[in-house]
Amino acid sequence: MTRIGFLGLGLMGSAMARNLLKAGFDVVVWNRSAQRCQPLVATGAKQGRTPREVVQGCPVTCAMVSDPSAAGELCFGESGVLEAMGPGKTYVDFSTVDPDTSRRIGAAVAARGGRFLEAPVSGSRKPAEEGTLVILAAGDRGAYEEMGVAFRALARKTLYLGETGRGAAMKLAVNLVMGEMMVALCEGLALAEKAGLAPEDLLDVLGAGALANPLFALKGPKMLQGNFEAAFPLRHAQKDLRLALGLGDLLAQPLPAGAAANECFKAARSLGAGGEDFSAVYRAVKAAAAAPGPPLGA
Ligand code: NA7
Repeated sequence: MTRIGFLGLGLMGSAMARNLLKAGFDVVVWNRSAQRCQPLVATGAKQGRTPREVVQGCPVTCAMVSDPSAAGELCFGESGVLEAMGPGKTYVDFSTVDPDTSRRIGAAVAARGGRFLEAPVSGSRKPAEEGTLVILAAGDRGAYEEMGVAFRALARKTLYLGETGRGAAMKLAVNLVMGEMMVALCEGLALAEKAGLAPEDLLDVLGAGALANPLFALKGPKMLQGNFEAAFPLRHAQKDLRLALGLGDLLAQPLPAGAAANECFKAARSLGAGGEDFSAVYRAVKAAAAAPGPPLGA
């Protein structure tokens, strides 16, 4: 049984570590708030005391934490990954970060003689639970090949995109599109409602034509019911837009629709929706629409 470390047991990490356990891996877990390890330990995982201890005991260690600062702290911090990194060790970071953060981590791991693979995932809580994520890997090619069995326990599709940073860039491009699509749906629903139409009818029409897509089909009805239980927390969606816009800045790529979508997500966070599903951006779009406007036809 291959031993594999897993650092970060949030919404995504817990589900992924559980799938590795189910696939027969000997999993050693660690989470900053230690109590989150309990459900995994109850189903057979071992628990490490620090990231360093996990890396010491495992040839392969995976991480899934919230953002660039968390990924950096995990790697470079006290009792962090780097302290135990060395030849024969592989570090796989599933977190969504910017390409620069990923390259910094990759270079530090390689400087210690270890192998680094960035592997952000497309898909939220349900695909993580069902092992049907899409993995966007980049970095050490040998490490990628050797992760095949583990990746098959986590994902329905895996891509190898080349050198470190390209997986992160792909993930940010994907989530840029997703954030923009979500705001587009919210605006359509808000406009339909303000125009006296049933927003359910708009979903029906969208679903019947060329604009039909699984995102609208899955999220639309829940949004109209006010069900914003987090599958992909809104604060992470806004973080991804911020990182995508940062990448656009660096590359001088104008992203006006992304910038507008980011403002909507920021407004939703300011309404306290950061921990809700990213579809709760609807609340911010509707709050703006709730401002008294001129009567129809004026
Ligand atoms: P969650 O459910 O918000 O979980 C975030 C995890 O990151 C959780 O385990 C946190 O530990 C951990 N975290 C946050 N900051 C740190 C620091 N500084 N050091 C160590 N660990 C930290 O996120 P998801 O699982 O939904 O998403 C994870 C990633 O996938 C993210 O990049 C998304 O954009 C996609 P805690 O339990 O708070 O102690």
